[in-house]
Amino acid sequence: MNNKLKIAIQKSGRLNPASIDFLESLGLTFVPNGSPLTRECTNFELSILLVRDDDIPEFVSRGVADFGIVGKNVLKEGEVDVENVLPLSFGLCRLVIAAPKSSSIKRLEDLEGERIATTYPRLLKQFLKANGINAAIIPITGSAEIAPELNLADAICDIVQTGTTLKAYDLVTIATILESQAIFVASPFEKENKKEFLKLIKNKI
Ligand code: PRT
Ligand code: ZN
Repeated sequence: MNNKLKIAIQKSGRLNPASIDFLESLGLTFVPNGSPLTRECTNFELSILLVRDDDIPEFVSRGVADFGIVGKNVLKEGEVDVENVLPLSFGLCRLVIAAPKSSSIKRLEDLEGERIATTYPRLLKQFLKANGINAAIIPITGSAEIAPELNLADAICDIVQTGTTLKAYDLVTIATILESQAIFVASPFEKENKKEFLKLIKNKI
């Protein structure tokens, strides 16, 4: 197992099925039922590690996994040292700032002095700094959309795909921080068979 390449993908959730489809599209086949945390490849020296998406940047940057498939949003929030090999054109979404339709916050400048709830404090902080806005960042771990209704915050910074969730909470987009998609990333460490696997990807694209 030690010489085998490891690729970390999301265990379950939005990116899991498309990540497996992508690997299968390279011609790789996998043992259907392995341990809950790994899947062995039958035609390449490779194992899949099934993990929380938030852990993938750390796993890859430390070389625990040689490769990973993770949303650009999670990757950028983690600020880790990995090589971006390939954007994968799935998991498309945007990280936005949104405020209640009824609020006086209509433009970016209106966020001055307000409270913004988010699970992306680092990306939000960078964006506010770049735009010269002082706002209080309220870090939370999920369901940012409910924060204004609970008076936890005046605005939110969260992922949007179709916009249905924003609409359900009467929230309107004020600014887009990041356009995101799933990215194939590689660890910064050398390993003999890494090149062979990267060739497989490059030949397929
Ligand atoms: O358990 P684990 O930590 O691995 O999973 P997770 O719950 O953190 O992640 P998951 O499965 O929800 O999303 C994985 C990745 O998919 C994200 O990091 C993004 O890169 C990407 N992605 C694409 C999305 C969405 N679309 C998306 N719509 N991630 C989240 N959402 C959520 C969003 O947070 C909001 O609550 O869906 C809601 C908005 O969707 P719309 O369609 O109503 O706009
Ligand atoms: Zn997650």
